[in-house]
Amino acid sequence: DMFETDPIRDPNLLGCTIKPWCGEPRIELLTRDYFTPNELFYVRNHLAVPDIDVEDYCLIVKGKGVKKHKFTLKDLKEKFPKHEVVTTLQCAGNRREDMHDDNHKIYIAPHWVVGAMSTAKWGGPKIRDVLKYCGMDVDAMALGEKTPDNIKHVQFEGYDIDETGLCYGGSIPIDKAVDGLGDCIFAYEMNGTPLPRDHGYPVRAIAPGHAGARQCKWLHKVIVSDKESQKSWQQKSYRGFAPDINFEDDLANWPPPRLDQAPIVQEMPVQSLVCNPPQNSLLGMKNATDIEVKGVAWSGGGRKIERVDVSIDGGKNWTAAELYKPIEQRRNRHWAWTHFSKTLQLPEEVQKKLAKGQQVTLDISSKAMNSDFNVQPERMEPYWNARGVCINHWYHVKTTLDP
Ligand code: MTE
Ligand code: MO
Repeated sequence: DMFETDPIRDPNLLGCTIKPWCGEPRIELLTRDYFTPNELFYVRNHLAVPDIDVEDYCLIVKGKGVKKHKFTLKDLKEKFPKHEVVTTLQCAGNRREDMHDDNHKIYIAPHWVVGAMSTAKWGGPKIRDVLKYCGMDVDAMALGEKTPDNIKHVQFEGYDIDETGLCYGGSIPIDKAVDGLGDCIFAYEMNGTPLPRDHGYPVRAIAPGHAGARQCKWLHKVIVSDKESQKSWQQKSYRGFAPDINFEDDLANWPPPRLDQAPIVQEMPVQSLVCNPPQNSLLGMKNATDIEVKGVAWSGGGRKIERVDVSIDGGKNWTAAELYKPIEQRRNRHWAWTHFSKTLQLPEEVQKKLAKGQQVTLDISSKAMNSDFNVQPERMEPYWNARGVCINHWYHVKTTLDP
């Protein structure tokens, strides 16, 4: 059993697959802290957690435009300044459960509910500083000058391997890595402590604003290339197919039709989730006249959350919520989520029913708008996709008020 040495997890992390472990925090806990406590941060593993002795750890940087280097953890800490960045990570497959019904099946695990999203402060050297040390002219490249050797991507490979010896991997565009405002780092700290094993101990890639899948944990190799990562997690798993492309088994039937029309996920769309009241809850609401709604909102690509509207009648009426973001982030670097809250007056007929001793069920929802004025779609169906990625239609929470 390759999973025998996996770490013990917090009971508030609900497992949706066990081997490999994928766990999401109870969603009502997401709004409790702005920085998700490490033990509550969602975990998405594709393989067993590698058991790495720091003495043996090394990060290899190689490929086009760089001189090959090996770094120990000590090197990463001592040769480069530590850069800190607060960013939200979201799995590109978050809310897969919501995209799966009798008419729209998704044959890929895990079926997250909604909680594959968390926020932490990460610390480590900037990727651009490490590439510069290895001889790359990152400053010229960041200014848009022609790159040598047709360099286009930075590939990452992890220490985690499958039964056949293949390791996890993914890549990001080189422009993101060399951008002085891109905040990409090799993180060895998470919320001020060494990375927990589940989150990539001792070092992971952080590429703020990009899908979780590209932020390789247990980072072992960095390969500068003219090509994207050829790993299945880059080429197959996290792609956005058109709604009419449906396939069950990607290995047997690969490639599915019109692969060129299924872009590989990098930056993700605007998202918001109602966290409180909890899904399917029963609230004691004797003589209540109002209800407080709380949640989290985030957009990929560093785009700011400009507004979040909330509804308690399933989306007929909307009211703008108060936004909360206790840290400062600048234009197109809004890597971290925004919390929202709003106390809404219960409609008169709801109050009347409660006064008569009757239960009332509310359909609570939220919709966020980002700095591009992009918004969340109302329904899932037009956006259904076979891999179940970038799912961001209005999330509905049912809660019953009990007089
Ligand atoms: N890196 C490695 N080496 N192995 C993995 O399985 N999973 C990826 C990414 N990095 C993964 C990985 C995916 S799909 C996501 S969503 C994020 O890690 C999750 O990061 P977290 O577990 O720290 O929340
Ligand atoms: Mo993911």
